Parts: sequence; C-alpha cells; structure tokens
Amino acid sequence: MQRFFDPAQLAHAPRQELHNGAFTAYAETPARAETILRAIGGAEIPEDRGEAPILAVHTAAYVAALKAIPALWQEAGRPGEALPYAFPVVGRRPLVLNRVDALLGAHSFDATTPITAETWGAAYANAQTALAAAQAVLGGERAAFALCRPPGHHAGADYCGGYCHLNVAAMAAQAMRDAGVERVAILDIDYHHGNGTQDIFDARGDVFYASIHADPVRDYPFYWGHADERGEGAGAGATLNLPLPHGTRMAAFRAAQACALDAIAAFAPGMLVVSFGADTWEGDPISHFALATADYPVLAEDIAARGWPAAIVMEGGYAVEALGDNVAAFLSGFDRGR
Ligand code: SP5
Ligand code: ZN
Repeated sequence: MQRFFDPAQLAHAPRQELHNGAFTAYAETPARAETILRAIGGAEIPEDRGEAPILAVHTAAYVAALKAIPALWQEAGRPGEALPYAFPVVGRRPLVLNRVDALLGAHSFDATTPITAETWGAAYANAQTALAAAQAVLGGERAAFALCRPPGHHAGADYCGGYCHLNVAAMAAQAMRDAGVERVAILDIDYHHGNGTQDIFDARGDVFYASIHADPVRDYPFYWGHADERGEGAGAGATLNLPLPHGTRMAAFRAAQACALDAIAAFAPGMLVVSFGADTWEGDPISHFALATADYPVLAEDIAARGWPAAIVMEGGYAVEALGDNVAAFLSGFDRGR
C-alpha cells in the first residue's frame, strides 16, 4: 500500500512533559517516526494541499495561536517550550486574551503538550501526510498509510493535548466528505480515547466515530470516552465508545473491534479512517493493555476484510524498540485482508 511521510514532521521535538506532578522525558519523540519509517521501508513525501483542509476541522483562532505562541513565549522572557498552567474551565466567558499564558490555556486541555518554534511547521507537514493518504484512497487505492507524528486524535477543533496539535484523522475524514463521500467512519484503536476526534464530529451524523480504549475512569483523557457518550443532536448514535480494562489481551480486544466494525457496517460508510495506535502493545511504557506483535496483522485483516477503502493514520505507541515491527505487522495484515 502507499505510504506517506514528510521529514519536516521530525522538527517538533519537545524535551519534557508534565507527568504526575513533575517533568519527565517527552514520550512522543521523533525517533518513533524514524523507527517506523525503517520498518516499512520508506515512504513518499506528500504533496502540499495548503491550509484549507486544516481549517476545515480547526478554528482560525486556534491555528493562529499555534503559529503565534512560540514568539509570544519568547517575548514574555521564557526559556524553553511553551506550556499552559491556567485553564478557562467550564463557565468562563470566551474572552479573547493575548497574554501568552491565557492564549495557551484557552487552546489546551492539558499541560503535557508543549508548543515550540518548530511545532507549527511539523504539524503542517503532518497534516499534509494524512491528506495524501486520504487522497490516495479517494483516487482508487484500497488502503494507504499516513506515518503521522505527532499524533492527532486528542486535538479538538480549537485545542491541543495528549501530544497532539492538529487532528490528522479528522482532516482525512473531512477530506473524504468534501470529495463527495456521503458517510465516513473513523475506527480509533489507539490505547487512549480520541477525545478530539469525538468532539469534532460529536454533533454530526455524516461521520461515525468508534473507539476502543482504556477505560477513562482510570486512564487519560478521563473526561471523554465513557460508554454512555453516543453523540449529540444530528450525531446522536454516530459515536460508539468501547472502554476496556487494564490487562486487556487479544481475545477481548478483537471482540470489541468486531463490535465496532458491526456498528460501522450498520452505518454503511463509503470510506474508513483508521486511527492506529500501537500503545496497546504489551510492552508500551505508558499504557496497560497486552496485545502481542502477532496480534496486529489479525486485527488489521479483520478490518480490511470488511472492504471499506481505508486511510490508516498513525497515532500513539511509545515502545520505540518495538514500534516499527508493530506498525509493519499491522500494515502487512491489512494488505492480506483485502
Ligand atoms: C496519542 C497518544 O497516545 N497520546 C497519549 C497521551 C497520554 N498522556 C497521558 C499519559 C502521559 C504519560 N507520560 C509518561 C512520560 C514518560 N516520560
Ligand atoms: Zn494513545
């Protein structure tokens, strides 16, 4: 299958993240993409499709903030990477404030996702990578892989979080809609719930969002991904959340995925976007499921067997030593299941 990646995605390389009350080494490293690239034997550089497809899922104010924040941070005399520390919680007026800390808090839902001078350029290239995979599928390919990094599914229309700045899966899905595909489904099998993707399509009936993830009662992102979240308004019934417990192995994960695929089949999409995270792997340093490398081809084959043309977008996976093998395993299964 066609694979896309732009080396410009490597430039975003924060050093640290706030975790459990202290700074630790940033888990979402450029080395993640490099190891995947090696394992899949390279990738094509995507065409530049401009900012319009980014602005189709993100607000102009948010995109402007991502671009402006590094300079504002520096002007405020701060060293290092921009991070928020104050947030306008529910009930605050939507004030437009230019103080860098107010701007950061208004466009972030956590303090784990730094914004550096390199962030916008890398995020922009990342978006083009996802759009190229969507375009390949729209052009008639049965499947295409976007080696996205940074990941995207925690980013909402106007906020970053969870190592994500631009929601690349949402952009791929929206690009399919804009090309005339009437119904698009997103299957999110990252270990974490894709709160940003859910938020973007929550009130829409034309994009189905199904996610299998660690139960947010104990795992990040906590406030989204509970089983009773089924979509709102025109989107009522077009969201499906299947939270699973720590220690989940292949049998339970595969059964949950079959349930998600059945729900997607009932929705009858013309195309599929897969948000694929390999942080479900048994050795992942920040996660608590127990899938084996040999499970990924089977999961991928189950998805491919349903027959929907699919853009596969990379999300999480932090065991760098195994990440390339896990992704290559998933893609090989997808090729087999067609
Ligand atoms: C896309 C994705 O998988 N995002 C995951 C974000 C999870 N953030 C909460 C857990 C942070 C754990 N950080 C550990 C740092 C070790 N140095
Ligand atoms: Zn994840």
